[in-house]
Amino acid sequence: MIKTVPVVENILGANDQLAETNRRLLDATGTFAVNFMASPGAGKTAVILRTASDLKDRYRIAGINGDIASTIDADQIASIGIPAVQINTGGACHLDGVMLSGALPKLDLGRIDLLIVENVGNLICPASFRIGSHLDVLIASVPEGDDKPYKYPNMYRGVQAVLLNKIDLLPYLDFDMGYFRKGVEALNPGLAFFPISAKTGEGFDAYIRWLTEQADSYLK
Ligand SMILES: Nc1nc2c(ncn2[C@@H]2O[C@H](COP(=O)(O)OP(=O)(O)O)[C@@H](O)[C@H]2O)c(=O)[nH]1
Ligand SMILES: [Mg+2]
Ligand SMILES: [Zn+2]
Repeated sequence: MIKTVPVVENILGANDQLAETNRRLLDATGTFAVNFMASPGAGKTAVILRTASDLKDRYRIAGINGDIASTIDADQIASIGIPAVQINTGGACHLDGVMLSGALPKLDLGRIDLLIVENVGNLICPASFRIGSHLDVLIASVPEGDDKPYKYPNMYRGVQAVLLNKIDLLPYLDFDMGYFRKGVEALNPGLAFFPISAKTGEGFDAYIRWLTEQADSYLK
């Protein structure tokens, strides 16, 4: 008889428990947490900076940034007056429940309404590791190409919205919007979808309205 060792299931099960603990802590302090996931360079930090600037008079905001190394992203968030914690994963290619549970106590959560988490740049495993966020958002970007929903389906299945960033570059690249949307729709029918440019601000009105609705219905 062959014995199987369910390693992956056990790791994910333990992670889910920690994610649940994180969620309870956030709920106890009334902090709405949004987890932004994307490939490296899709514009997570740029989108977060503009989001935080647009919303900083409405909510008390903090940021948590995940990267393998450096404090470049947290420094940028802090530079606009938002408290930020950098998680250095030291090699791990995603954030998980343990890492977030280590970062949360570094923030004064009782004074934070909106917590914006930037996951590690990766289109594969962040989808498998819940961290306890209330909202999970995928940022795709025009230069990555229109076929990514077909190639990285798991990332598109578990999220509540897709932002398509860098639409200012559409005139210069062959990006078939219909093909991209069809791929997303097949994986996650009816998913909220916002074409945006963090550079020009185009499309931010609709996306920010949606995000505000989500946060307000939680915070009310
Ligand atoms: N043209 C254009 N460039 C962008 C946009 N958003 C981000 N970028 C650029 O893309 C690069 C990566 O952005 P960054 O926010 O660091 O991506 P991250 O690695 O996902 O956090 C930087 O050079 C940004 O200036 C956009 O909407 N349009
Ligand atoms: Mg970044
Ligand atoms: Zn990973």
